Amino acid sequence: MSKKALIIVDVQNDFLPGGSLAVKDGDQILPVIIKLMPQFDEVITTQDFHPEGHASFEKWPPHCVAGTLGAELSSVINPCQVTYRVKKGTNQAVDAYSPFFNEKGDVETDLHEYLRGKGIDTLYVVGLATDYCVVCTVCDALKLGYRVFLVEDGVRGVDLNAGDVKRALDEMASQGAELVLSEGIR
Ligand code: VGL
Ligand code: ZN
Repeated sequence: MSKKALIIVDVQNDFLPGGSLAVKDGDQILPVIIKLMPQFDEVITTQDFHPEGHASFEKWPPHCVAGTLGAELSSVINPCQVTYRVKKGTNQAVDAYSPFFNEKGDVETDLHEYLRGKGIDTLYVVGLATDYCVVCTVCDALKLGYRVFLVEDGVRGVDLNAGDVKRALDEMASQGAELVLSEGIR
């Protein structure tokens, strides 16, 4: 029997409309997330959680600064339905798009350990942004041996360069992720 978890990637105020690094139409994934959460016994949230003056603010506008409202999860995410929370990008000098490995390849969180401890082998991934944190999370999870379903209507991307989202979806599929729509889940 496979054991599943829903991974909600960086659905934080700063990545939603009105936020400092808003993903276009990012709020369109919220109904999908609200619908999916009760379908899973394990619901994991990740949060980009940077100290002030973080290294990534050379590439991006300041966002998800620890302790600010922008770093908080969207208020539509019912905290009672979240079973585990992970913060990443907390190291001043090193960015972390994925909760499994930072951009240097080091492990900074205990997410993999947590999932293993629970016997979870299958991940359903939703969140922001498709072409940054989502693609990195999915590809790292595949490398770690998880079966990964990417919920296409549960993600939105930045598309800094035209085609980035499409390339991210292709990359995930080519690494072995299964692309599904939320309506087809359980
Ligand atoms: C992200 C840019 C910078 C993301 C995080 O969550 O996709 N993107 N930090
Ligand atoms: Zn960030």
